[in-house]
Amino acid sequence: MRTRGPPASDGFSCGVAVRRDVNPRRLLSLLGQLVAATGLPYLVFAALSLVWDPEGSPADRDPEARPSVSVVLPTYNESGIVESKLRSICAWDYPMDRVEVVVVDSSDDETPALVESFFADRVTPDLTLIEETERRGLAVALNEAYAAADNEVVVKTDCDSRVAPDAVREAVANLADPTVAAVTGRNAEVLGGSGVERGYRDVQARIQTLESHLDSTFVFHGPFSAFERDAIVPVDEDSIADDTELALKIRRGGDRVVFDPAIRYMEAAHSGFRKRRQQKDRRAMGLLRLLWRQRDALFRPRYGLYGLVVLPFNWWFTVVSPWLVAAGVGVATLAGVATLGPFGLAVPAAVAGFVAAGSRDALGPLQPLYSVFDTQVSLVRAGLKLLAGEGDGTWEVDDELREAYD
Ligand SMILES: Nc1nc2c(ncn2[C@@H]2O[C@H](COP(=O)(O)OP(=O)(O)OP(=O)(O)O)[C@@H](O)[C@H]2O)c(=O)[nH]1
Ligand SMILES: [Mg+2]
Repeated sequence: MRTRGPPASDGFSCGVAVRRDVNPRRLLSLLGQLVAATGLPYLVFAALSLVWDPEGSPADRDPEARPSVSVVLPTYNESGIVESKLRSICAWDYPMDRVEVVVVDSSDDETPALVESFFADRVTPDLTLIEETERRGLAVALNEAYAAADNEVVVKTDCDSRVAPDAVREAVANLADPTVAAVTGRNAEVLGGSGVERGYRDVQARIQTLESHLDSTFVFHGPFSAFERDAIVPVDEDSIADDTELALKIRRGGDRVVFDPAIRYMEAAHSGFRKRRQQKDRRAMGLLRLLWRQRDALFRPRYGLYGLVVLPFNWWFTVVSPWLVAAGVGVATLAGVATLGPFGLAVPAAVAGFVAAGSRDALGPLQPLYSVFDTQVSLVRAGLKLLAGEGDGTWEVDDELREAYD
């Protein structure tokens, strides 16, 4: 009797079928398409930078503006660095009689006692200390602090960061523009000297300048972000991208939210691959979840070029491109093995070498490329972690990074 369809397979014929399916030419063509799809937005960005290279902030700045300012400082077990942070705030080049410091603390160490004794003999700035009875995450703490802030402008700064003395003056100059309600700044110095972080921050600063001149920028930075108090709205209680979320919500409310490279801050970062994952994976989770939750703003003309260009670009960079990169590495490995046999394993070996050299800041002119790759790695991992249910809004602070502030 004749039967139709493929013959019954044994282990050997199955292996032959798989090898026939893995057609090297098709794999190479797929790889080409993946590389093109991944690289195209970067090329568009590079071309745009070449023909239109805006600089600085797009805001109509008023350098003489001196509104009253509330500095919101969230702290969780920062006893090692909180006093030096407060000293640096008091040394800002801004009239301290126009400033109040709002510390919101969830510590179980002596941080709040140190804050109180720091302010005990000071006339200015004013202190408002909110002591939480239990730790419920940074977003909950910040919502409380923003509600308690009394002044016209609210500056949010992380304890583990240093802000340039003129940063507040630069920030309020931007906020004097009636169309701008939030502004963030530039990581001007990476404490600890991480070249991976430096490379990423430089690429990011170019992107954020372009975005701001188009309309508004997406990412807001924990070490320094400033908001008009009246524009502030609560962030989600489990947020792990609180500054960016607040800026996005303000933009959705109708005001511009911009990046000004004249606002400078310093923050510590690692270069090592494993050490970076702790900080970067969490931040990546925050951005991914935020983009997903706010997806209804995407391609909405009512949000101008923010909805039509800035958010789609950030969706592509944050949500889509990391998986294209991962697929590219996988397909390149398969194509290598299909054409060169075991020698095709040179592809993952080359990737491993790229990571090993990049995480030691040893790639010279290729270092910025590695910095972007490193971010994409975190975004893939973050997507998987979110799917696994991680990201409750609390985390352990990185003690090693805090040593940079001693
Ligand atoms: N009040 C309060 N502050 C918090 C909480 N979690 C973190 N913070 C503070 O929020 C700021 C940012 O926290 P970080 O741990 O530095 O977050 P990050 O900068 O993303 O990560 P690393 O610097 O890598 O640790 C710091 O000033 C912390 O002390 C919290 O649950 N409650
Ligand atoms: Mg930090």
